[in-house]
Amino acid sequence: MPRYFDCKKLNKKLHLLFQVPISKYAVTLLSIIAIHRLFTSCNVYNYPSVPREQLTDAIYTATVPQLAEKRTKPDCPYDHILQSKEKLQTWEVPKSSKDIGNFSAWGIKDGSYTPEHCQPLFSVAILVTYRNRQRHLDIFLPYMHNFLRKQNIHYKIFLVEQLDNKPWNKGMLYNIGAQRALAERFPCLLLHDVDLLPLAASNLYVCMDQPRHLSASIDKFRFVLIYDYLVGGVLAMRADHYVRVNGFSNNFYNWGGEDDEMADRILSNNLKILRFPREMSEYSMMTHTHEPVNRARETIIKENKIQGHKDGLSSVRYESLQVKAQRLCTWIGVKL
Ligand code: NGS
Repeated sequence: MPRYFDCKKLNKKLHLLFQVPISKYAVTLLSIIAIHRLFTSCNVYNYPSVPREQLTDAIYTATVPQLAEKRTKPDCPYDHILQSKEKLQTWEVPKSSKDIGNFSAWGIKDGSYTPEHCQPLFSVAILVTYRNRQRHLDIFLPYMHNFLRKQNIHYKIFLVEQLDNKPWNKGMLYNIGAQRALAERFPCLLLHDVDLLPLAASNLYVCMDQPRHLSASIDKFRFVLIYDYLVGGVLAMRADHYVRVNGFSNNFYNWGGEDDEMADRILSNNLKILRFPREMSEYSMMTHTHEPVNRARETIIKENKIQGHKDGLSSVRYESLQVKAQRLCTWIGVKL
């Protein structure tokens, strides 16, 4: 006997459906919207980047004049570094200086290293702003030297430490470090937070033809780029571009905003923010509590935009400055 559609049953089910309180529909709808938003925000997981095979053409080749003058060795190779798939996982990164093992400072003097067997095509000044984070520094310096010595580049780490008890001013410290690096004629400045450790061997520490944001994929943010104009963390800029944008603003005290304001400077000078692909841009962030938040940061960003970024590298002033050549870094102590 054929089975007919049971309308009675259907009516009963529809009736039950309409009995569900309206709030439940609202909750379901909002959840669907939230899940959709989450997925669309994940677009920045695959942010626009320069493809690996085009990187060689997009990187900025320049060294300090002293190196360019004495060219006796063959050029250092870089392709194998850019093509490397070697990468540490977050849990493999040292958590204390004890995890570093037997660190040897071979080849390093004043925080600087030059490859011995080939002619480096890049000179990079790595500026690290610092105050009261000994635990991070004890990991950062040996980790970075181990990482960078494999890259065939000429580099020098400048540690710029704020010595006074005034509120923290990262922008000013970068400008002071930049003055020194420019005096030593470095063509490329790499501005680096002390709590970030690169994970991919292919993350070549060099400038590109345009400003380059390196730390686009940080474990703390589940390896997602939190917004497209973020330049905080690790940023590489050609020295002439840093001068062109007038460096960082000196007006930001405490935490936040100075990097977003730098993005304004970059974009308003018709420069772009470039990035390496995501898998080459992974970093691990060492845990810490940050400085008190600067409540005026949004206002300063707006004001500086109106004033045309006049404050910056050209107007940086400080009370006193000392420089000491240490083995793992050139230390610059400043009272603001
Ligand atoms: C933004 C801040 C940036 C900061 C970024 C990531 O909100 O300065 O968060 O911060 N911008 C403003 O406050 C206007 S992080 O969580 O990495 O410390 O760099």
